[in-house]
Amino acid sequence: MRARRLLHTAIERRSAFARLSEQDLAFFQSILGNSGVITDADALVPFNQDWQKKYEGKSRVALRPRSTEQVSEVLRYCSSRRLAVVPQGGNTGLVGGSVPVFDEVVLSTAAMNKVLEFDEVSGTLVAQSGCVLAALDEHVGARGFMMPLDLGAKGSCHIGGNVSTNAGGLRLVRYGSLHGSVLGLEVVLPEPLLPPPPSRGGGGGSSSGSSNGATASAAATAGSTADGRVLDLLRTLRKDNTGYDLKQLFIGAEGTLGVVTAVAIQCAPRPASVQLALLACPTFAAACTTLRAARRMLGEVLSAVEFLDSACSDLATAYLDGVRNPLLPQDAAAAVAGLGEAGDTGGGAAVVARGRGGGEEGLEGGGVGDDRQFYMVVETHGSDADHDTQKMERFLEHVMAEGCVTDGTLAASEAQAKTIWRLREGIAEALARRGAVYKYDVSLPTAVMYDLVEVLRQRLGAAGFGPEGGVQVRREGGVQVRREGGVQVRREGGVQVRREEGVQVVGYGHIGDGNLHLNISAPRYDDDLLHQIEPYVYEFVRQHNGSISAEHGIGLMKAGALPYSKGPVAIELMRRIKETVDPYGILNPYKVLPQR
Ligand code: FAD
Ligand code: 2HG
Ligand code: ZN
Repeated sequence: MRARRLLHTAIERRSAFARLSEQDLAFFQSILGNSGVITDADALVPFNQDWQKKYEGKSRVALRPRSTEQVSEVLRYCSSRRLAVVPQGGNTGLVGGSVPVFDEVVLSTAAMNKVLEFDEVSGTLVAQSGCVLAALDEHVGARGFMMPLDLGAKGSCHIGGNVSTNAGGLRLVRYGSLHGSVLGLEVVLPEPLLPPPPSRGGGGGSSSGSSNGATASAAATAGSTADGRVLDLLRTLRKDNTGYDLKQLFIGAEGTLGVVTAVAIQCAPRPASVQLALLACPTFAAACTTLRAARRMLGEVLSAVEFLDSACSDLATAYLDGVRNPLLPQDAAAAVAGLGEAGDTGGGAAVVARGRGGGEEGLEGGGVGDDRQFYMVVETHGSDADHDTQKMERFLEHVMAEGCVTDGTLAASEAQAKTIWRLREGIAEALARRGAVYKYDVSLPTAVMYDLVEVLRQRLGAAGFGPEGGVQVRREGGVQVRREGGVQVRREGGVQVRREEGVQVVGYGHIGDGNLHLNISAPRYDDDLLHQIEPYVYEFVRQHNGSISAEHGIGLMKAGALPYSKGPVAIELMRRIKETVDPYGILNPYKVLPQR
């Protein structure tokens, strides 16, 4: 069996892997019960298909264990049978890592969703890996804390998935990466490293127990009889220099080394004061100047610095219900709302400042004015509203006087802040609605980050893959027509008609972390288009000493491209670690490491 990746290469199913049998299903049912074993074809669809609907496997079973012990039993069995396994959390991953390539068993953490401990003094949280990020944030929020990461997929992604991808998100600039905030992990390995303890069951017989004195592992909490494949690193200590920091191996391992069953994480105090500004910049260089000023002038309270180009703003407002850009002139916003589904004209932040060039020119026929090519979201988290407001105001005055910000709005309420965040966080969803998307998530020196978008636009245009550009609204014989890059949207007799036309190259992301999200939106997946994009994008990244994955990971999508960012010795060490921990290669095969 061959799976044709939506990339250049075809992958062969590894013949060493067994095929699922009725006896296998019977065994899974014996340990997980009927509700923990999903075999119905319709019910399997969401486990086999990724969030983008770009990668699709053909697994015949999805398992939903509830405890570390059950995960351990499943892996013990799968290893003995040589059944390949793909760990799956919220299935929001963007690199094809979370779904089977062929018929791998899906091991979902969805039923492992218990909070195990929260320490209100230190802010340390211990939770099973299937807890949804937003639910954890709510849990700790009720106790005066916040999760140290936040991302658009928070309503679906799991903390175990976040750890396994080393998710970055919107506030890494302030709260750092999971390599810093994760304090401990519990991981079930595919093979035992030690024989099972002699006495099993009851009264703390777990090998992982609480010998570390820091916290009760999920296995121990569940009264587990887990064997020597449970790696208990579930500590909540801030400081622990006891040799190799093994948990780091699993942060970002994308399910190739073990199944994360529990996570201990340092939460941050929930800020008493939050300021949020949406700013318009005329050029990317101006956005970089604004970033430097934000770092200098907002210093210790700065909590997010994001950017989006005007094409992203147009996509989000056009494709998502109720999403609007409060900086767009009112008449244009109304025109957009009248055409598309963006009906909500309330809730936007008040424009508090307008710099030079920030006039009220409409979109009629011309697209967004040149002074608003880029938008930035700048946020502060602090403890003193007066102090933070003053800082933000001084910062805004400065960047507007300098001309690097031409227009700005400061959210005056939580609802207004939500409007701004929805614009930024909705881009991935808007792109998904438009059609096929080629996503590249790269780290680059900030100053050259947007060059990649521009050179790719030119390259694709020259190869006949266009058009690109901003939104235009015009009238044709009394019918209002909005052309938005590759899509024409018109209202005819009260019905919205869309026509896909071409390819659009857009850029946005975490500018404060040097992380660009380059997205190429197209009416459909097309190999000729892909050949124009790859390896060109990866070569550009390598030339600038960047990374081909800033935060989404490698998954299936970029396994073959890993050498663009990792040298041969590093890749060989990764292989040897993989072979030591998972000698039969059953965990998430075909992902992360290039095929030999
Ligand atoms: P899944 O998608 O289920 O899995 C991701 C990978 O982790 C897979 O390789 C899987 O095998 C492995 N895995 C999952 N759970 C476990 C486990 N318990 N043990 C071992 N391996 C496991 N990412 C960012 O970094 N920053 C963002 O800002 C961001 N924003 C996003 C916005 C949207 C709208 C969407 C759809 C995605 C976004 N992502 C972002 C990508 C994605 O949400 C993250 O990668 C997230 O961390 C994945 O979590 P998940 O639970 O959905 O994992
Ligand atoms: C974000 O920051 C996500 O919104 C998704 O990481 C990025 O769509 C993308 O490329
Ligand atoms: Zn991102």
